[in-house]
Amino acid sequence: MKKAEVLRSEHNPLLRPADIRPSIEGMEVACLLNPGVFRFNDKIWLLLRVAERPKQSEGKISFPVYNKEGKIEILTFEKDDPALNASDPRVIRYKGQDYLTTLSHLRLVCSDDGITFYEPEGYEPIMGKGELELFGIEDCRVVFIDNKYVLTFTEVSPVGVGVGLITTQNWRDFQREGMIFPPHNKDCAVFEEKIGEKYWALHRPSSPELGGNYIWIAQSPDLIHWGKHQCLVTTRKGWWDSARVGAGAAPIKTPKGWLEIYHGANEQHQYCLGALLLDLNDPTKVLARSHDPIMQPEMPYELTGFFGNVIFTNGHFVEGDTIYMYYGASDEVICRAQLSIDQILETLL
Ligand code: MAN
Repeated sequence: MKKAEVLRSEHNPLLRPADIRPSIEGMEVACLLNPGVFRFNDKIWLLLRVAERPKQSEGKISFPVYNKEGKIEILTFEKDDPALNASDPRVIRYKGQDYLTTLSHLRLVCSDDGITFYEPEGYEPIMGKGELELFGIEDCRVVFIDNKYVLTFTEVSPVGVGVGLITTQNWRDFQREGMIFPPHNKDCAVFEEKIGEKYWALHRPSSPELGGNYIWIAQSPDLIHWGKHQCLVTTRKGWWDSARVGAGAAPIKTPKGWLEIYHGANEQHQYCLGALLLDLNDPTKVLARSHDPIMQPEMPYELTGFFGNVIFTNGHFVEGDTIYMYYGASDEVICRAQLSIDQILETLL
C-alpha cells in the first residue's frame, strides 16, 4: 500500500493557549482548536476556535455560558455530585442536560510566512450571538466564492448543534445568515465553485437510531437554502473511521476529481484523517476513499492534551501540488502539516 508523505512543521505546535489572551474578562484560554484558513491582504489568516473557561478550582467544574440576554454566566458543578457525568473533558451531563465545559468563539490571527502568527489590530472576535449560540460557536470553515468569504461553523445551544453561516468581504462587517443546517449537524464544507449552476456543501447530520454520523451532500441556489440531500459516506465497522466521519475544509479541485480530506473517529475517540475523491461534474459520486488513514495522531502533542489522540482539520491553503494543512491537535494546540495532492491521489487510485 502506497503512503502519502506527511511533513509536519518543525515549529509545531504553532500556537498554544498561552499565546492568545482571553476575549472574555475573567476567563482563561483552555484550548485552541481547528482553524479555518484563508488568504486576505497578501497574508495567510487563521480563524481560530478559542475555547475559554474560568480558572478551575479544586473539586469543581465551572464554565461560562451566555444567558438569554446575551450576558456571560458561570455555571459551577461539584465534581462529586452523583447527578454529574463528567467522564468526557469536553462535555458534561447533569440531570439530563448536556453542557460544554468550555465556551468557544472565533478569533483572527494572520501571518506572512504561514508559521508565525499574530493578532492584527482592528479585527474583532466573532462571538456566539442569540439563542442558538448560547454555548458558543466552533470549527469554522472559510471559503471565498462570489467575491466574498463564506463562513460555515457549528452553533451550539441547549436546543442542539447546527450549522450557521456568515459572510464578509472585509472581516470587519459581517452578515449573519442564521442556521443553514438544523440539529444535529456540523462539519459543513462548502465547495469553492458552483457545479451545474448550484452551490454544493458537505455536511454531517447525526442520527442516533437508524443511520449514524455520516457525511452528506446537498445543493443550493443561494448558499442559504439547501436541499436534494444525499448520504455520501458512511462509517466502516472495525476500521479507523468506524464511529464518525465528517468533512474537513472545502474540497480541492484536481484533474482527477474533488479531493476532500475528512476526519474519521473510532469508538475509542481516536481522530485520524483520510481522503475522498468525488466526481468533478457530479460530486454525489464517490470515486475513491482512503483505505488507511493518511494521517494519524503520533506526535506527543497529538497524543496528549485537553482531549488526546485527536487530529482535526477544517482549513488549508494550496500552492501547486502542496496542501498546507492546519489542524487542531489533542483539541488544544494548532499545528501545520504539508501533504502532496499527487501522492494522496496515488494512494486513492
Ligand atoms: C468534535 C468537535 C471537534 C473536536 C472533535 C474531537 O468533532 O467538537 O471540534 O475537535 O470532536 O474532540
